[in-house]
Parts: sequence; structure tokens; C-alpha cells
Amino acid sequence: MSLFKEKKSFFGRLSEKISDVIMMRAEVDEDLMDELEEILITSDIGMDTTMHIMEQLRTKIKNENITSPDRVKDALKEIMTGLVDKGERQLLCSETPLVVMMIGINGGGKTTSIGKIAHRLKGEGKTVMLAAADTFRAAAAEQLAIWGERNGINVVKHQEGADPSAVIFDAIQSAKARKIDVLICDTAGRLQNKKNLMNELEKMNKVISREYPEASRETLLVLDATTGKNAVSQAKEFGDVADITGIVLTKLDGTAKGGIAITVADEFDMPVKFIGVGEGIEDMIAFDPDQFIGGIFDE
Ligand SMILES: Nc1nc2c(ncn2[C@@H]2O[C@H](COP(=O)(O)OP(=O)(O)O)[C@@H](O)[C@H]2O)c(=O)[nH]1
Ligand SMILES: [Mg+2]
Repeated sequence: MSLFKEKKSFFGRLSEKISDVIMMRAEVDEDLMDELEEILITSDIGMDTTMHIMEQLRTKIKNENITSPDRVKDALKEIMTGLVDKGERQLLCSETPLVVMMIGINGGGKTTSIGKIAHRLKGEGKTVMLAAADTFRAAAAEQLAIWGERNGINVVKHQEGADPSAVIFDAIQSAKARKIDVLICDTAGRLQNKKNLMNELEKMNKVISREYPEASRETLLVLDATTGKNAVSQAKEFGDVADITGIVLTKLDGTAKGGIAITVADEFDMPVKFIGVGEGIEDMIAFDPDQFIGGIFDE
């Protein structure tokens, strides 16, 4: 909670609006419900998810005989927490060896998030290696190499334009030889050509299954929270081409658009695993439903 406040609460506006409406209303009536619905819709929580929330809210108000607007706020909080809470699935797989694929559009924060996640894992006493399978631009591998240096860990990379699957192949051999706990693979995020992306991901996944069948797997989709509803359509697009096991929601330090965490959790049943709150190595926190939704209400 304090973290969100320090980083300038991304939900501040939503919280204020809800509080204002609730304070101005003496009773729980249709006017209150309409206003709450409007706030949710305009806050970056998608239309469908807003409808789900309002449906659950109406049921709860009825079942629990809620008559004071103040209790509506608590009810709303419970419902939203329930939507984003995916239990065990929120945690990064703790079994090793583990191969983590990072996917998402360019600029979303894949490479930076890899650096931060590597740092976290190292802090937990795990050995980590990185694979620079974003071979599209030379700068991408360079950037990953810098994160490798910062973390004091190895980065497997080839030249610009190399076959990403070949990078993964080499990285797996190296990770096996060194008995590395977690191998994290950076990828290029070209969504313009969906078929191409799908083929490329498929090829990489095949290499991992063939060369490293004993490894556990994660595929994390990195979404830039500042892109709001656009991030939701990315979740859909990438969800069509990959078995996403979790979301990394980045740039929550600079935006009030955290509502997309609720939307992706609800519409795509994808657990948010980490949230990025800055550009530094420490600026990533494990997603916690109570803390996250609490950040909306406990201003
Ligand atoms: N403020 C902020 N910036 C971030 C965060 N995550 C990544 N960035 C910045 O976003 C830009 C793109 O990140 P990058 O990791 O290169 O994205 P990629 O193209 O998906 O690999 C860089 O300038 C990062 O420093 C975050 O959580 N907060
Ligand atoms: Mg990158």
C-alpha cells in the first residue's frame, strides 16, 4: 500500500470518484448504481467487466441486505478483489528448472522486466540465465546484456537477425550444463504479422519441449498499463497465439490506468504476476490482490 502511495497512486482518481459519489448519496438506489457503473466504465475497466462487477454488486446488495452507501464501497472492494485473485496461479512457478518466455509488443517493457525478475530470483537464491531471442534489432540484445551485467548473470546471444530458436537452443544447452534454475527468454514483439509471430513462438516452444522436456514453463505477457484499452486488445491477440500463464503489468508508476489488471483477469482469466513501478532494478513487485485493490479504496 505504501508503495503505491510513494509512487503516486495510480488509482487515485477512481478512488476519489467512488468516494465522492458514495458520500453524496444517502441511500442505495438506482441513481447510485448508475453513477458507480459510469465511473467504472470511464476508468479503463472494460464494458464487459463493468457489467460483471455491477451484476455481482446487485446480487451482493440483495443477499446481504446492504442499505448504506458506505457498505456498497466495501462490497465493491470485495468483488473487485475476487475478480483479480487467481490464487496460486499468481505466483511464478517455483519448480526448477524453469524456462520463462517473455512476450509482448515492442516498448512494453519486456527486457526491463526480465532484468527486474532476474534480480528478484537471484534474491531468492536462484541461479538465472538470460536468452536474447529478440534478434530483430542489435540494440535489443545489447540492452539485455546490460541487464545481465547488472545482475552478474550470463546472457546467451547471437548476431542481429539470427534465428531466435537457435538462441534458445544454445541457451538451453548452456543452462543445462551449468544447472541453472531459471532461464528467461527475451523475444521480439512484432504483432503486425500475427501468423509470423505465431510460427516463431511455436518454433521456440518446440525447441524448449524437445531439448528441455524436464523444465517447467511459464509464458508471461508484458503489458504497458499506460496504453489502457489497447493493452486489453494485446492480451486478446497474444492469447490467440500463445499459452499465456501470466501477465506482467508495467509502468504503473506513471498512470491511473491500473483498471486493465481487473479487465484482463476477468475477461481472459489471466493472472497478473508482477507489476512494474519504475525503470530501476528494484521497481517490480509481486502482484497482491488485496494490496492492489486496496490501493483503489484506501486513500
Ligand atoms: N516508468 C516505467 N518505465 C518502464 C517500466 N518498465 C519498462 N519501462 C521503460 O519502458 C521502455 C521500454 O522498455 P523495454 O524493456 O525496452 O521494452 P521491450 O521493447 O518490451 O523490451 C524503457 O524505456 C523502459 O525503461 C516501468 O515499470 N515503469
Ligand atoms: Mg526488448
